[in-house]
Amino acid sequence: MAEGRISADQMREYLRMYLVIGSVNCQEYPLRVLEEALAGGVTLVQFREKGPGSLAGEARLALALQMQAACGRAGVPFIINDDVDLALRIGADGVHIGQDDEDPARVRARIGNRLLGVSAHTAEEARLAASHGADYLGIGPIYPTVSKDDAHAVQGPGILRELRGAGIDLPLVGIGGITPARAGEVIGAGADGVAVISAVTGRPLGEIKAAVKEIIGQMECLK
Ligand code: 3NM
Repeated sequence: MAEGRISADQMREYLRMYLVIGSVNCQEYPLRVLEEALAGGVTLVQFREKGPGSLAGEARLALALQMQAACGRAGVPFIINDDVDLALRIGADGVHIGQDDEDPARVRARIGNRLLGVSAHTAEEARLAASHGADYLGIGPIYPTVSKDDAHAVQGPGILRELRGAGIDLPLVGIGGITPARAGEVIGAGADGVAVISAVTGRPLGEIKAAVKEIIGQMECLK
């Protein structure tokens, strides 16, 4: 592949309305949840099949492939949480890793120019991730979340201002407890986009597209 790493500007556009999704987050039919969300205008999708009741083995692979195909039809990049082997096996567009996962420099070496997102909680973690080849940083939890058992302490939107003030200019996405009503505050504090699980996947089928549009609408009010 002759193409190089993604530009920061393109990365910022992808981060705008970032959906994190796994079967345990959805009340039913995860693929339909995803398809509705894509129709609402999601700009990046992370497959995060984790936690009690999550799929394993062939079922996990099959769902990843179906979701990848749906994203392909919508022209939206599809990345994998914390599983470089799966990402490489299916030719995903990238990987997102936490601080306790594989080392970012090693992941970068394995995935070439694919997207690499890293969760960071402090300016030091942010700088280190940037120097190890992260294309963007996930910052959270901004607000209390019910979707991640081992989440760090709630940081508040101030963490985004703090990181920007410390000179971190990498694309940033806020995550954790973000609702339509809070999306504007997250962007106002310095994030390029919002990453959500429950504000979208927790809604019943038929309301998901509108939920995505509502979040996008709240961010556009700021322009
Ligand atoms: N990572 P919801 S918070 C996957 O702080 C994840 O890094 C977080 O789900 C972090 O939008 C989180 O339902 C869960 O709060 C986000």
